Amino acid sequence: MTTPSSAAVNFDSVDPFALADEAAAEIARLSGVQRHDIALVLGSGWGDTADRLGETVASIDNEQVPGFAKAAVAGHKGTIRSVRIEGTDKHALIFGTRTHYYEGRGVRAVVHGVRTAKAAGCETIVLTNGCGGLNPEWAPGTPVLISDHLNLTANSPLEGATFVDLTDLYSARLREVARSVDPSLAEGVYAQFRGPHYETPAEVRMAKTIGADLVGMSTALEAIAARHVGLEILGISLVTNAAAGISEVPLSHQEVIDAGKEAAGRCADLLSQIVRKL
Ligand code: 8IG
Repeated sequence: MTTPSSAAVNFDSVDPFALADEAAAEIARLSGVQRHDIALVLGSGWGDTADRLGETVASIDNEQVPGFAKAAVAGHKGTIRSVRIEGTDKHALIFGTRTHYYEGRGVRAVVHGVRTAKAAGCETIVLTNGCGGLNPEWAPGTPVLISDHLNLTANSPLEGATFVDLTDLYSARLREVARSVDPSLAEGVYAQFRGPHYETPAEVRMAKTIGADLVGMSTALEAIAARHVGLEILGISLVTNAAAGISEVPLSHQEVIDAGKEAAGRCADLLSQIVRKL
């Protein structure tokens, strides 16, 4: 018997790794693709990447796969797609949305996609997001490679005495590959806040003081879970807005969506070129 999909799953009462195995088996069954190579999680502004990457072999509604829920954020696609990467014989597993920590479904739900990617055979994961930028030179629409992170959630996806080394969490090798596509790509440290509110200007100053260049509400917990299962990680942020207090204008989710739409074509081109080289 398989675990029921969608909201029916209570992550507290299951083994999250067994659930990831079930999800991967269901993805293989529904897509006909037995093994995937590279996983992508598409955050705000990155949603068009799947269309540019190659032929879509299957598009599966999140609700059909154990442990996945429909998209909670406007502008995200609640599908899992299997795409044959153009010019290669590799298959990408593309998550069109993610579960955010602020949704309150727990950290196991937040990292379920990462664990499913591993169970589906992936060795590499590309984590993307839309975020606020602390460097005033990064106009909305600027993509930035993540070099390291600050996990400000006071939580971890790992349970018990699971001591995982996070040196070079965001692979220097994969950042080099990305820069071979676009040498002008900047890089920075990403701070994950809990959200769902944006930061106060004082919190943004704090983030800057402790070493952040980017502020967002995702990615860090996923990266920790990805390292734990041995995935090589590429992180890329799209700066969709200046962080609070960096520019005079207040933040709005509409601004984020508009900047994402504006940059979508360029981001999709950039990322699909990078993924072909991974
Ligand atoms: I898109 O300015 C996006 N996500 N925490 N702060 C935080 N998350 C974000 C922001 C931002 N912009």
